[in-house]
Amino acid sequence: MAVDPEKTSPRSRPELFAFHGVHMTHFFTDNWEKVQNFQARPDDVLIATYPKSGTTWVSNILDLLYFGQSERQTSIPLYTRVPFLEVIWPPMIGTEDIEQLPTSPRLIKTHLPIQFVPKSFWEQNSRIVYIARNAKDNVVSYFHFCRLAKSHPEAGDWSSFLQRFMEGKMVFGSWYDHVTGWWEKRQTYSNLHYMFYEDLITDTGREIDQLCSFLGMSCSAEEKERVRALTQFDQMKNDKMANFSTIHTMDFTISPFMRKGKVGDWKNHFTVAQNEQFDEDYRKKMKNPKLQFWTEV
Ligand code: PPS
Repeated sequence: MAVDPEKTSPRSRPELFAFHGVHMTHFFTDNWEKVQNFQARPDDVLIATYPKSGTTWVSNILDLLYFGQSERQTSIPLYTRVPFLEVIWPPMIGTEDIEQLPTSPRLIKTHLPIQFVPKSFWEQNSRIVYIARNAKDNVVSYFHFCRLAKSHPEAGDWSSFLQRFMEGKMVFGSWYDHVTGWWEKRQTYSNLHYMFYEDLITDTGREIDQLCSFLGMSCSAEEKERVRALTQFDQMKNDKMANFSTIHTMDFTISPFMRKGKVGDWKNHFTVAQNEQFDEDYRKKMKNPKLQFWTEV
């Protein structure tokens, strides 16, 4: 497997730039032609999210559901078991890492907004699991991640970060467009399972059940319970193969990747004024009454 993030070390933070109308950094656009021409397979499972919405959690759940608890889980980092399609950070090159996967089905991670997804996924009718998280917790999680991850532009201070989030000036663009674009696709593409981080928190077992039926898997109750227990926050936080601690470009002295894993932490960050401004702006942007999020559980 080509992935060896131990050797990756960006000297400076990358710049954010507008790319086909979406803010990105070169780590996710330098391999664009290969990403767009990527050949999906009918049995591929794409795990799609706006960053910080529960990608790692669901990747671990699916990996365990498909491949069980084996040496893979204890010896191969999750980011290698579930490669990141659009990333190019040599020697980590998503398209190549996917080609080298020995497993079937292939589990693939992406943060691409709907319009950037390689067309072969639609042509092959591959299964897609999309996880959305409420905007307030999402922006808080993204803020802390940008502080710790040198692969992203500097976070700056909290209030300017929040402002940029509302303007869509984040890597992978606007949260509002991302969750809405994928939601609308779900109306016409039946192999898309749209789920919410908040539901996973409130009833992980029920969400695993729904994932199994969507994926056409017949897992026993014991198996599902084992997967639920193995993917609990504290379990994953202490799992070196799942908590990104093997990637030294993330500075865990600033914040851990597995930070809090809760719904409602935004209340510890938003001031009353910021919350009012955010809500007002949110109402203008989120017009679809069917797409609703819980900001507390
Ligand atoms: S990334 O970098 O976009 O792939 O990040 P992603 O995995 O999507 O999101 C990271 C946030 O998910 C939380 N997380 C979990 N919460 C509950 N249970 C489990 N098992 C779990 N695993 C990851 C993680 O802590 C990040 O959220 P915050 O709010 O920052 O804690």
